[in-house]
Amino acid sequence: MLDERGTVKMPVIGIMVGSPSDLGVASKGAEILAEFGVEYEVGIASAHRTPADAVNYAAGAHGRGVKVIIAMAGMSAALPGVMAAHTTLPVIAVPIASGALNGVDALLSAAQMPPGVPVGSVGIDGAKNAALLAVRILATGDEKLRAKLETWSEKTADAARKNRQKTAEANLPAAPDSAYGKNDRFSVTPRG
Ligand code: AIR
Repeated sequence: MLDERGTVKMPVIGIMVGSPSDLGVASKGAEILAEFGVEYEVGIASAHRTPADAVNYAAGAHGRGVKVIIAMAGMSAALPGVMAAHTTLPVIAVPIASGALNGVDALLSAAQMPPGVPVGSVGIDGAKNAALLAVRILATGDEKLRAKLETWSEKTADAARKNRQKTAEANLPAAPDSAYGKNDRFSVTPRG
C-alpha cells in the first residue's frame, strides 16, 4: 500500500542496498516478498559513502514497524554489520557479486561478524533466499503466512519432481516414483 509520496505505509521488511548497482539483485528478493503479500520498502545507503543515513535508518527501523532488515552490499561490505550494530532487529545480509573478488569479500565481511553483533548471511547474490528467510521469521508469529510458506514449498517441490522425467529423456534407467515415498514435502517415510 503506497501513500501519496509513493512510500510504503507499513513496511515490515526493510531492504537496504549499498548502491543503485545492487538494485537488480534486490528485485529478486522483492519479487518473493510481493508473492507472499509482505509489505516492504527499499532504501539506498552506504556504510562508507553515507554512513549516517545507514545508521539512522537502522536505529529508527523498529520504531517505524520494520521487523526484519535485509542489507545488501558488495565489495568490502560493512552495511549489514553496521546496521546490526544499531538495531536489535534481525539483519540478513546479501553479499553482492561485485569488484575483483566477485562477492567473496562481501560474504566474508557479513559472515565474520564479531561476537555480540549477529548478522545472518545468505549466499552471494542470494536475495531470493534472504526474502524467504525473512518471511520464515515473520511466519513464526503469523499463522496465515506460515500456511502460505507451506503451500509455496509444496509448489516448489512439485516443480522439482517434474524433473524426474528428465532421466528417461536422457535415456537413463529411471528410479520408480514409488521409491521416493509419499509426495509430502514435510514427511519422511521410514526405510522399509
Ligand atoms: N558499497 C557501496 N558503499 C560501500 C560498499 N561496500 C558497495 C555497493 C556495491 C559496490 O560497492 O553495495 O555493491 C559497488 O558500488 P558502485 O556504486 O560503485 O556500483
